[in-house]
Amino acid sequence: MQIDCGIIGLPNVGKSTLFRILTNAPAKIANFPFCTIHPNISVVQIPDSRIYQLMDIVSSNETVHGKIKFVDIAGLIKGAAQGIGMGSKILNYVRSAKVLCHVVRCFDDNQIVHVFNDIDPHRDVGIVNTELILFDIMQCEKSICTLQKKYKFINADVEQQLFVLKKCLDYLYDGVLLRKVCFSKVERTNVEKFNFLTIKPIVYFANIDEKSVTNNIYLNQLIALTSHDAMPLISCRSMLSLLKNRDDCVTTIRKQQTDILYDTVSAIFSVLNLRTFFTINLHMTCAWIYMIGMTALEAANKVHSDFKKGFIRVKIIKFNDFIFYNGELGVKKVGKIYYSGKDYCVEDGDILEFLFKI
Ligand SMILES: Nc1nc2c(ncn2[C@@H]2O[C@H](COP(=O)(O)OP(=O)(O)OP(=O)(O)O)[C@@H](O)[C@H]2O)c(=O)[nH]1
Ligand SMILES: [Mg+2]
Repeated sequence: MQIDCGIIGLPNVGKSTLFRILTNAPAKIANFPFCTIHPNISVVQIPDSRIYQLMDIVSSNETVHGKIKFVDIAGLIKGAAQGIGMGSKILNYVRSAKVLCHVVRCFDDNQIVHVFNDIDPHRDVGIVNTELILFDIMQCEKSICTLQKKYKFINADVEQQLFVLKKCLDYLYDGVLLRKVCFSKVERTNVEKFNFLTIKPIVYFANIDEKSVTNNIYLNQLIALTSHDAMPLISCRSMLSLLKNRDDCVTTIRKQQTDILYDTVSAIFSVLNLRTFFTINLHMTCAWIYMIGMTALEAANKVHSDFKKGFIRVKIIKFNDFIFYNGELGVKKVGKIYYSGKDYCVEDGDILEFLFKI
């Protein structure tokens, strides 16, 4: 499973700088708004040290890590939903992301242009959110119209869709982001069909000044505003200058870079409710990303559809046991191999083997 993550925010706040730090991929960075027009895209491995610990014991020929795709999208401005500043194109990129990383400027620097001349995270976040809301309103109204035109005789299914769309519209008119709205299970299934922007989970990035991490008024504003959202802090500038001086101490820089990627991925896992299970054999050690609540049968299907078709049961070894007892033989000796049926709820770090008939 690959996670698609869109990096959004106002122009010139450090989105491409963050993209470069996270991916090591080239991206143009410059001190003027709309430096990025076409999105920068890069796929990176999800850092998970457990895969190396497993490799130490299993010595597979190959490792397969989870993957995350970062898309650095052009800056959003007021009027984007109406098409200003390539607005609709940008918002379509936002639509294809599963999760959003919203970069917010929290540093003072007279040399770096801000599109509104002063620093105000509250206003900046509000502007971006308003554009996302306006775009959702347009899509919601359009979908209601289409459904009403298409179905002259409205059946129960269409009625449910119309009901949930009207519910969304009421909240959006009130300026509420859809991810803050409580939906029943049925409503959520219906609402997910429309891939709204404001329902996407979000991770805020406070782009801070490295000197004012502890007493940064902008940061406090942002924390108050986004109290329930994950928020890694990053000083893009200091990281970037480190990256430029690669000769300094490559390992230290790499470590800092990996830490930022790690924090980012952890925040994304948290808002998307993701976890990892493993499969191991002599050929391959694989990390599989899944959503909390997944059953053994669903996990089997993820690995190979034949495993689902002929599913008999699943063999489970807990990651910590595998490491502590130095592999499967050790785990077996202490009786810590478990077997379960198709409804077993997979847990983070499970090492799974599917027993199936052909
Ligand atoms: N002082 C300071 N400057 C920064 C920081 N992060 C980025 N910058 C500078 O801000 C300017 C814009 O950075 P970019 O990464 O290009 O910003 P962006 O959001 O991608 O900009 P657009 O693509 O134009 O929307 C560059 O001159 C960066 O060096 C920071 O943490 N501190
Ligand atoms: Mg950029």
